[in-house]
Amino acid sequence: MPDIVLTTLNAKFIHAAFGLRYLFANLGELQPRAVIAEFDINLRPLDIAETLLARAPKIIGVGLYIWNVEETTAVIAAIKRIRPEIKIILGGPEVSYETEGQPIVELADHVITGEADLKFAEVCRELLDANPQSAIRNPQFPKIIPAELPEFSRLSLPYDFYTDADLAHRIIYVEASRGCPFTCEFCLSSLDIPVRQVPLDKFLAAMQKLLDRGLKQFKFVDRTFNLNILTSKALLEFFLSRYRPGMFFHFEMIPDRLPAELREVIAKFPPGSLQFEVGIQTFNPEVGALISRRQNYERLADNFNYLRKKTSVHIHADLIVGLPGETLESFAACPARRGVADGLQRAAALRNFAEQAD
Ligand code: B12
Ligand code: SF4
Repeated sequence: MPDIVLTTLNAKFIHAAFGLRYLFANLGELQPRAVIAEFDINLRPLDIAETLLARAPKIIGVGLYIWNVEETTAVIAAIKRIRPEIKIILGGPEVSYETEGQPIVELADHVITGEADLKFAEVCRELLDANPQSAIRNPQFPKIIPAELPEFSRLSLPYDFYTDADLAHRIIYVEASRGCPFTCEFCLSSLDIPVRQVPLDKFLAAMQKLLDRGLKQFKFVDRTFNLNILTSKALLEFFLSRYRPGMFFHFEMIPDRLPAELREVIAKFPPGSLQFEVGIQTFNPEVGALISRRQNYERLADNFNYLRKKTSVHIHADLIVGLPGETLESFAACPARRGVADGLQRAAALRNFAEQAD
């Protein structure tokens, strides 16, 4: 029986829990005493609790996100009713920035805030004796434990912990960097500063291993893949030179940063192989200022047109209605108010844009 169960409720079965795999990969000598048990939010909380209890762990580490907090609260309440001595350690974005007043935090023993890749192992080491037969210890931790930002050079990468079944049936998330240098007020990632890169050699070796295992679809979770142009170019070239039919790569990008060297390599990708999630959020500079989002609208339009006309990238563009200071009218009128070009033409372009970008 494992002493540690790492668990989460994914939004759907198809989404593999990437964060848990990072924690598992960095458990060190505790790894043989741990397992990952994933569920999704469509399962019944009592069934999930029963499955977890059947493993008889000493510690359950739970990944909490906006999509699972309600269901997970019911799971943890059931577990604590039946086996109150099991230590519940929470982590994940939903409890990393705000812990007060959350019922699940009341139920838990500890919350590790932030990137817990190394901190989770550290806390487990304090709780567990080297001898698996021993009872759990009760050290004098605070309930809320902030994790220091881990150095990527100290982290073991988690990609070997995607199983062959994961590779065959689920969305596989990968990341070449963490953090975001921007400060959009509505977004939790704006609190994740500074940006840190996974050492490129180590990362590409891990990607090669996934390719060798037959993976064809890669979903990058980097907040802004085109921040460091040298790295983004190296990544794209790496995948392009290994391209085989059926391959697909998803990246999130900022639209006002697409220099010629990146444009050239993007244009070489075959149709259907590259998807960009382009965060525009607003075309209205006043709203942009209110949400602390800096962007160059001229460059944005130029890059966007380039992607539409000169490449076969599939574009997911994000525009948000309802940001502070935005009304439906200002949303539609704002290109004209900026006086960048003829207002009507801009409004038509905006409509066209909205129709084409899904
Ligand atoms: C993949 C993803 C999804 C997937 C779901 C994945 C899944 N497993 O089910 C999909 C595409 C469905 C999705 C949807 C949404 N998402 Co989303 N998503 C992500 C994304 C891009 C990647 C998550 C990831 O793997 N990160 C990389 C890993 C390494 O980081 P991590 O998961 O945060 O894990 C670290 C820590 O959190 C912590 N940790 C994690 N688990 C545990 C467990 C324990 C025990 C401990 C101690 C610590 C710990 O340590 C880990 C290692 O450092 C993030 C953005 C990002 N880049 O992180 C947004 C993000 C998680 N999503 C977010 C949001 C807002 C949404 C949506 C609401 C968006 C929308 N408006 O529709 C929807 C909600 C879905 C729903 N059904 O309701 C927010 C989270 C807000 C929150 N409080 O949870 C994020 C952070 C984006 C953002 N910047 O705002 N999402
Ligand atoms: S640029 Fe994107 S990820 Fe970064 S803070 Fe703004 S919305 Fe969030």
